[in-house]
Amino acid sequence: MSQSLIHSTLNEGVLTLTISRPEALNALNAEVISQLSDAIESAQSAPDVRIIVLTGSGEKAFVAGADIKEFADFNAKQGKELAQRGQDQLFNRVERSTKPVIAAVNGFALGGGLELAMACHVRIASDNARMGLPEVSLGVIPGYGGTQRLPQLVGKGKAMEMILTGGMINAEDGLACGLVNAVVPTEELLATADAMARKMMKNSPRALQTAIQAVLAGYEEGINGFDAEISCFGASFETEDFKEGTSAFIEKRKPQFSGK
Ligand code: DAK
Repeated sequence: MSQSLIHSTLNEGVLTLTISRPEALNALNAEVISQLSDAIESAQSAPDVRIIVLTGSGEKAFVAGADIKEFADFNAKQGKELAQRGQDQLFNRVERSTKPVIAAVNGFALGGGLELAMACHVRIASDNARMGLPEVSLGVIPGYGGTQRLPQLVGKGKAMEMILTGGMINAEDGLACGLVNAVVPTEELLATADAMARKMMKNSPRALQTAIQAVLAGYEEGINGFDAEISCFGASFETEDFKEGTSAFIEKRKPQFSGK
C-alpha cells in the first residue's frame, strides 16, 4: 500500500486536508496529486463534510511547487499530458468542489503550490507566507492554471509582473493585490480558517454549492455569467433549503438546512 501523503481530520463538519511531504516542502508529485484528488472527490459525497480546509504540513511551506525532480526529464508530449491530467484531476476538481474549499497558506506557495491555492475558493495566509510563480526560472510556464487564475485574482498587469519576473511576494503584498483574503500570525492560521469555515457553514449547503457554480460560470468561455446566475437563482426557489431558510426567518428561529 502506498504511503499516505494527505492527512485528514474531520471536526464537526470541517474537513482539514494536510499535504504531508515535509522533506520536500510538500512538493506536488504524482502521488500527492492523485491522493489529494481522491480526498477531494470523496469529500463531495460525504454527508458529514461541509467545508474543506487545505494546508501543508509544518510551518515552512504550503506547497513549494510541482516536484521539480519528477518533471525534469519530461518531453513536450509528457508535459502537455501531465498538465492536462493535473488540471482535470486536481485543480479543476478543487475549483468545482460543491463544498467551499479554503486554502490555509502556511509558508511558501510556489508554482503548482500557488496554483493549487488559487484553485481554492478563498485563501488565508500566515504572515510568513511567500508566494510566486517561478516557472520561467526553470524554463517552463505555469501549467496548472496559473496564467489564467492569477490575472483573475490580481489583474493582468500584476499577474504579468509576477509571472515574468518569477519573483515571490510576501503575505502583506498578497493581501494588498487581492491574491489572499486575509493575513494572520502563523499560530492563528488554522483557527482563522476554521472560523471562516464555521461562518460559511451556517448557510444553506445547497445555496453555497449554487453560488460557487454561478461565480465560476462567469469565467467559462461561451457562458454568459448573468444568464447563468438567473438560472441558478431561479432553481434555488425549488429547494428545501430555500423553504427552510425563509420559514426560519419568518418564525424567528435558526434554520436547519438539509442541503436539498
Ligand atoms: N520539488 C522538489 N523538491 C523540492 C521542491 C520542489 N518544488 N522545493 C523544495 N524541495 C526540496 C529541496 O530539494 C530540499 O530537499 P533536499 O535537498 O533536502 O533533499 C528540501 O525540499 C528543502 O528545500 P531547501 O533546502 O531548498 O529549503 P530552503 O529553505 O533553502 O528554500 C525554497 C526553500 C522554497 C525557496 C526552495 O526550496 C525552492 O526554491 N524550491 C523550489 C521552488 C520552485 O521553483 N518550485 C517549482 C515551481 S515550478 C507540470 C505542471 C506544472 C508545473 C510543472 C510541470 N507538468 C504538467 C509537467 C509547475 C511547476 C512548478 O511548480
